Amino acid sequence: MLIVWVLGCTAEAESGATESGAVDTGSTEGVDSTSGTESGPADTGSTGSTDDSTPPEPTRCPAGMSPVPAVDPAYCIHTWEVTFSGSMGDLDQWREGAVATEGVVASEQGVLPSVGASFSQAELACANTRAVDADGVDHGAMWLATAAEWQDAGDGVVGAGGTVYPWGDTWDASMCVTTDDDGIPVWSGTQATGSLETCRSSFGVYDQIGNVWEWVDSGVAIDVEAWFATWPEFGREEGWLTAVDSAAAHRLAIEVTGVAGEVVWADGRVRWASDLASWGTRVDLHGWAVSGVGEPDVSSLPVRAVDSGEVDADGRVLADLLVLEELNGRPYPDKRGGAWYSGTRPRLDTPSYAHSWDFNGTIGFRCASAPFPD
Ligand SMILES: [Ca+2]
Repeated sequence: MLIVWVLGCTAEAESGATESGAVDTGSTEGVDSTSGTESGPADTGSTGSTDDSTPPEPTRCPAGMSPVPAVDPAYCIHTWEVTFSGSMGDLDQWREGAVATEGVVASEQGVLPSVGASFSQAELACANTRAVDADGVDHGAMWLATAAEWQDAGDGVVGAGGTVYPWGDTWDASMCVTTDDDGIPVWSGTQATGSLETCRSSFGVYDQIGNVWEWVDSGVAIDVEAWFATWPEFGREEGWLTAVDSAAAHRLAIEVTGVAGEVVWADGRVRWASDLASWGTRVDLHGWAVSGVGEPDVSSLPVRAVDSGEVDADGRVLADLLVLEELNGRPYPDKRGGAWYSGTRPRLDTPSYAHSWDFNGTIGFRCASAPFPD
């Protein structure tokens, strides 16, 4: 009886998504009782075998995760954008003395994914979540999926190669919960996980393109010394970012999401004149020092813009820039895949480094795990 029930549930969830685009129950009971047994074995191994004479192999992945590749997996990854529960603590989990994230994650079809976790909270929430098998044996902690793991789960090939989108190489705005071809929203909001069967990779992973953006670990470590080696015209004085002269200062840009500003030279120091009116209060802001005008990338310097208490002639807050050397070795945050409201024709292989590690917008994530022993 137990086996029949499990297989029936699997078939119900999948057939509901296929037919309606939204997870629904109740209308497929008759289908379940006849088709569940047949489709079950192929589902549990996640691929391949449809030979009824072959018994299903025990899954190598925790509940809510898909094996990548499907046979002899190198890793497991959450099948759907996750939901998290529990206290998530401070947005900046890397800051000394931060209130720690105690939240854990789950992944299931037919629920609204969680958003609003910062990159560093997402890292901790994954690390707090254990890979437990069907017998209750704990096989260790999960981790935030790396860019390589995330991309391979979507493109269908472990390592180099694979498709541009989960469904193939040609953009089609109807496949996932995305904007239209020109980046204009067409959905009214975030959709339940797995609501479009077409938005599924060959490894069985849903919604990597569209619905909500997803944090991934870029796999590239922040290296403060390398930044200063590349830009010798800048230095540090008691931790504050300095420059040899005013001309050097103006080669920098400071990128903090949602805050406009410009780098200025004042009192022999690099400062950031920012318009904080929209924030309502003066706070220490995390961001990146970018060499030249441009977007943050994996060679940007992590800084904290600290209100100096001074205001320039235009009424802008003058912030000093604290170099965050303690972030050495931490990964650059990367977000992928676009969302229902933004991203124009998002590809699996296109990173975005725009946000700092403590930014919490409408971004979700998924975790990875080692497969259970064979
Ligand atoms: Ca997504």
